[in-house]
Amino acid sequence: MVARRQVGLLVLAAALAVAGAVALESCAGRGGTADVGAIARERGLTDADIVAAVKTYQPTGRLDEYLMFSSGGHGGQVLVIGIPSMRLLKVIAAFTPEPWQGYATGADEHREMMRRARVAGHDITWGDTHHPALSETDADYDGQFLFIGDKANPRIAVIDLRDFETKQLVANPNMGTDHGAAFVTPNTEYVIESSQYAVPLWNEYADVDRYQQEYRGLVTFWKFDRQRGRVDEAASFSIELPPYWQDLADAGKGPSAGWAFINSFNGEMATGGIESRKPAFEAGASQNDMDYLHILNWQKAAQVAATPGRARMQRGQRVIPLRTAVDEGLLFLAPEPKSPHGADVTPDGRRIVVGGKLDPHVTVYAFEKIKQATEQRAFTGNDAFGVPILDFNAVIDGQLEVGLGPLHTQFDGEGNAFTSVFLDTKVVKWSVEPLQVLDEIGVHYNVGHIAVAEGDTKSPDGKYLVSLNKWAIDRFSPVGPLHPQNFQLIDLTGEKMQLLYDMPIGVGEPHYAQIIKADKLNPQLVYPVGTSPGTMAQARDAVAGGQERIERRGNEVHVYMTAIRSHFNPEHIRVRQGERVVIHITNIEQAREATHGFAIAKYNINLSLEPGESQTASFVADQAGVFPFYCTEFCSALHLEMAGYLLVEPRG
Ligand code: K7E
Ligand code: CUA
Repeated sequence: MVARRQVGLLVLAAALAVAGAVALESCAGRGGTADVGAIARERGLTDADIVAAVKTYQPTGRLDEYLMFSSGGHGGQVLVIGIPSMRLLKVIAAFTPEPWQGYATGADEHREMMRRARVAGHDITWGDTHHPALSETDADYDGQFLFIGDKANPRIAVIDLRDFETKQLVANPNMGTDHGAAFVTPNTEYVIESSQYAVPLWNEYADVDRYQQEYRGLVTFWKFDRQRGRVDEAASFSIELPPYWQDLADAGKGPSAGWAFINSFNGEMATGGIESRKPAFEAGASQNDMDYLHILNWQKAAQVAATPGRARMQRGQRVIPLRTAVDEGLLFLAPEPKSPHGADVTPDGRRIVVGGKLDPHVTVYAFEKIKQATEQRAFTGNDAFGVPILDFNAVIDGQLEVGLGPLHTQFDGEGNAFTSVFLDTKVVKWSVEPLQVLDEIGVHYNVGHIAVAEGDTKSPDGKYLVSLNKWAIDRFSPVGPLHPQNFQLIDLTGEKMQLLYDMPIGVGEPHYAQIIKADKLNPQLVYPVGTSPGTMAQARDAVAGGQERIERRGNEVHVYMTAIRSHFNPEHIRVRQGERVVIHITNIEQAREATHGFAIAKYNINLSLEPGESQTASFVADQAGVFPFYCTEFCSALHLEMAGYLLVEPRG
């Protein structure tokens, strides 16, 4: 306490020195003062508050040290937040249309991307994002790509960090929902997606009465083509899993590279209750003391999948059947207590930490012991599907009691782990070797994931931890029955964890986030003129200044248009009712931030054209009339004049 007070006083002294120790009397006279101590007293701030403020405040123009990529939950987007300032820098549209960035609100490219990601014949216009994963090179974030899973539908989005835009949505044809997504292997060879709620795999339909026979879990290894910046669906493969409800996943690294670990709950294979008079899921899926950690050799599985006759094609995807996975030694189970949630591999790749929601311990598995047991075939038996089960006591390093409801674990670079504890609403710091609790801090309120700076790499920075809490309850001014979520920034540099900042999240419920050193990112600030962001290459229909024109081809009217401050060229588009209008529009600016929008009234179209960008929007002019189009970005003093008319002549 004394130490903290002294720090506070030191900071105060420093702040006063910066302010030149001049209490601006003229200011003070009008109600303002530059006397930091007086302001703090007036506002009732403690020394700790002042320290927290000084540790997070970024003067205007100063950039953040880290960027956090956070899931936007069932808002379907990705949030980009600066650390330590906790300023929201960007919302990256992923699964949900986002008009202000022209995402899926008119561009043909997005329409095609969304069309390919249709699920079960439905257009899906939202997503439930859970786990973002930065691309890795040698188990370290490389700042090139970001992947995120959509639990609901189940899909993966691929975001290119050259322009922070979504380039691909990949739908999984063989899952009901996912949850262990997205996680990457140490060189981003594969993006991992594992299922949550089991569904029939080999047949389209089977009643829940046939749960054990027909329902299955699944893990998909999406092959990532780094050169193209796309998932290669044809080169990807899946492994059939037992119908436990698979949960969080992580990829091994270092000594455990080539392996993946997936939690599960509902080892009971409960099928639900209420009208069936069987126990409801919450009870039925919580009866056993142990569930199963799935241990997968993906490196070997990739070879098996490539061997003719080993995988079966199911709905266009190569699936290794469970039987084959067992025979080839691709899949093992280790018991884990009890309804686990997080599975997290330590930075050195030697251990896997599992938090059991209904068990007050974290369980630490030793990969060396797992490997030995699989090689010596030291199994205690098989599950109902023939999958070998390892001896719990033979493969763990130990267990540590951390509190009620441990969920997710992160690491720093000094051998410490941090676990979120849901029911106790706290974060516990502990050392991996020896297993020992070091510190804990209360959070507000329901903590889910936590994220540490560079926390999933082989060399985490530590330094900052963000606690991603659900339901802020009383931390912010009430805004109706639905509370914002609360991101709490916690300082890890001292012996005791210290709360620095509360950030309300007024959109979807965040799940996981990753924090990367800002200087690893190097986004471009303008596109070369005529670039299609989809391919990052010259658009086929890009228009150079002076090449603007309107061409008629049968029933189609092609408009080759440019945008530059502060006009479109052409400003009049004349078509006949029923004609197809294809507008190819290029922002020919090369100045940073010279973005133009392109909205057409009553046709549900809004594009965002960043400097140099070229896009195409096509539609049938089915409504006769006069439709203004205009720029939706306030791009210049004469921005309101950046407009034109679409004239649709009635059919005669
Ligand atoms: Cu714990 Cu989907 Cu990772 Cu939510 S999950 S918190
Ligand atoms: Cu261009 Cu406003």
